[in-house]
Amino acid sequence: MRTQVAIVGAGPAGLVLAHLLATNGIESVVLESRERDYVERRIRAGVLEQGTVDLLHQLGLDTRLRREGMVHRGIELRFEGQSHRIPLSDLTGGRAITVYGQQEVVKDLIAARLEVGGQILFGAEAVSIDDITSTRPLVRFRHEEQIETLEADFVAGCDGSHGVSRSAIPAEVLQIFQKDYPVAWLGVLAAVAPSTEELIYAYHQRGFALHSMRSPQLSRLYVQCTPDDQLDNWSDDRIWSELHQRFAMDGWSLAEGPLVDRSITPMRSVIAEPMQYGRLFLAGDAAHIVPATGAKGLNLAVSDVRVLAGALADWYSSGRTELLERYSGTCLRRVWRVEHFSWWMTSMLHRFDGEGPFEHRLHLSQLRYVCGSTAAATSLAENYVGLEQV
Ligand code: RFL
Ligand code: PHB
Repeated sequence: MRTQVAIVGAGPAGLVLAHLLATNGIESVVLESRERDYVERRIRAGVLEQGTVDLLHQLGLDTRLRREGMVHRGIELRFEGQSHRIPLSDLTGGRAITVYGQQEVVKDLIAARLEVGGQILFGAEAVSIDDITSTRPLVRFRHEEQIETLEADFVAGCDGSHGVSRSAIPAEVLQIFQKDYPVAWLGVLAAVAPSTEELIYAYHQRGFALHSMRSPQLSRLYVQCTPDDQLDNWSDDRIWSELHQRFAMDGWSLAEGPLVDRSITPMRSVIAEPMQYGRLFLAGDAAHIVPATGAKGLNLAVSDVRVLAGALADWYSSGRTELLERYSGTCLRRVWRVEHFSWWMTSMLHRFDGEGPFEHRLHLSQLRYVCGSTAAATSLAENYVGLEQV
């Protein structure tokens, strides 16, 4: 098999890239190790930045997003039994976030790609990426128990944090920056109307909690746990009890409903530098991971592939290599800004092992400052809705 751009991974990064390339008349094949059904069901992110929504609109991929996505113009920070609203839109010249499940984005992108004859091979697991310093890089993949090859002009490694692309960059070239936070999130989906109109980020002495949503009938809730925690340790009663305590506020109550999904996600930062080598370009979680507290992973994946598609389009139309050569540098500026913001949100909102009354008062002081100062609130807001320039 041969194509112009071989894309490894049909997550948000790989799928948005396939669409962007198609609008520039560039052919691609997407290889995805999982089956379509699995990819479309995997529950993950929920917050789309304004820039992500705008891009999906430009690509004509926002029909269902506009109908079902929930536009939010503020978030709540809750601590000491009180809620404080950060008016995102007022502080950012009208920008907003949209709450719409990642798996819904993925469904929309897959359907639209297949409808116009785009090639996505499911059940096709890349096993190696070779010859990346030549002009004919090659992806070897396992499909229906056969090893097949896909030759291309370029390879986009969009295969997430457990993929193979990153390891195709020689170890002596690659620098990995990593921080494992001593906290994790137990995330549940509850079949009950959200108890709030806007997302609530709660700081409590018992730990962090987040109230998000997926639809008018589905709540998405997270509660801080430890990275080595097991789902078996968390009965439904314990989950609800912790959520009630951490969100507690006079005159407000949390509605309970059947839990239809649960998972544990450790909070972690990882950055691979550089994000390119020869004709291999990493994008999204394959290149970097952010702790979920900033709601940034999917959005960062989308901004990587926007840069990559622009650089590839320039190469195909004019043969110029400058934008491709600058890919990693351009992306990493945003990556580090977002890493910092996500680290900062994580540090402010969680309780860490060994913290005592001193640290508790520091958390509260920081939260009061963010909620009380327009300058501090604006800083949070502009990062949260997504910076246009970094
Ligand atoms: P993905 O989505 O992991 O997609 C990679 C794809 O590659 C496939 N794959 C392979 N295919 C072929 N050959 C191989 N060898 C392969 N190895 C892997 C995988 O099956 C998969 O389909 O990476 P991508 O596209 O970079 O997208 C990144 C996002 O998925 C991720 O950053 C976000 O989900 C992170 N995240 C959030 N991001 C946000 O922007 N806003 C949020 O509100 C938000 N909340 C979250 C999150 C992630 C969470 N978890 C579970 C990690 C909340 C949670 C709980
Ligand atoms: C979600 O809805 O899954 C979500 C929202 C905000 C975050 C992380 C996850 O910061």
